[in-house]
Amino acid sequence: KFSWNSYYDVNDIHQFILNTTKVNPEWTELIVAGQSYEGRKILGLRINTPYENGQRETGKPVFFIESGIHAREWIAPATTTYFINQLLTSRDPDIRRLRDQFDWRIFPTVNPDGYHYSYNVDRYWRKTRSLSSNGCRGADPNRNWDYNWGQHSASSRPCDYQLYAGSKPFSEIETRTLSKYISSIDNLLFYVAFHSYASLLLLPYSDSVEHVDNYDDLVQIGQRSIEYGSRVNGEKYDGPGTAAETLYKASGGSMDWVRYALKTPLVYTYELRGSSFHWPPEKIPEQGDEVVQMMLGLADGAKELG
Ligand code: 0X9
Ligand code: ZN
Repeated sequence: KFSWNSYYDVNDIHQFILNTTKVNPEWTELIVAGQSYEGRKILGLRINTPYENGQRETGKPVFFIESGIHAREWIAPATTTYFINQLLTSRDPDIRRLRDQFDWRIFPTVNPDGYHYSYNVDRYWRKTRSLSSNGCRGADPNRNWDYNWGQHSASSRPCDYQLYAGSKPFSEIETRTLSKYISSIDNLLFYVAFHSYASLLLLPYSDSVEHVDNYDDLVQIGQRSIEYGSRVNGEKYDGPGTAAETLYKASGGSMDWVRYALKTPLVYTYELRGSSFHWPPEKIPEQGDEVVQMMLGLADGAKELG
């Protein structure tokens, strides 16, 4: 039985998503964006209010959540399934309001092969699992997107443990598949990525200290998110600020591509909490509640700005 007091392997996470669609047929749809290198599904869940006649409402702004692009950041997928569960079961009027406001597309594990490898073989694995010509495996899927690819904090050596950017932009089937799915979405308003660990809220770009045209709005909405998150246990995230200024310059991340190529208005990366990648599973609910509040803060912040 799936719960939020331990970490699960990717098959169990997929089973949770599948089961969620079975239990909530009027509210949810399974999204199969495609397959990973090793043939696992790139699986997402759509949550949207049903119409009375059984037809789903269209035209709401889309809120996309990308989670688990880095294999070893286990708290991200765990928190994301927690979030799904809260959206669908909570009786809290604020959370119901959050649920009803958006057409949700939520992908808890966008790097399923890497996650599986981290779970079973090498806890600190970060990359995908594709095979390079020289025999080494994997590329950093958050360096592989087709915007200023390979420029900062990116390696061209396939055997590097962390930052290999891939043989070319979108060389990885996982990033290619996900980018194609995201491109197909009309009315995408929010794109949020979950990583760990730093307790940080980051904005585009990661690659340049130049500010995007709605930077002030991004900051204001992000501040609301941080403020709401701190209600849960007083933890205050740093930021919001551009990833380039707040963390380090890094090219080829999903956030930058989504902002630049798709002109998505509101794009954020959260570095969730922790003091290592071994964040105790007993803390999943607390992190989950914090994420619920932080997403509510984004929604309320955006509403206030109109
Ligand atoms: O370096 C990264 O990809 C992220 N940090 S992590 O420690 N989780 O690896 C930061 C992502 C910031 N955004 C981009 N670089 N696009
Ligand atoms: Zn990460």
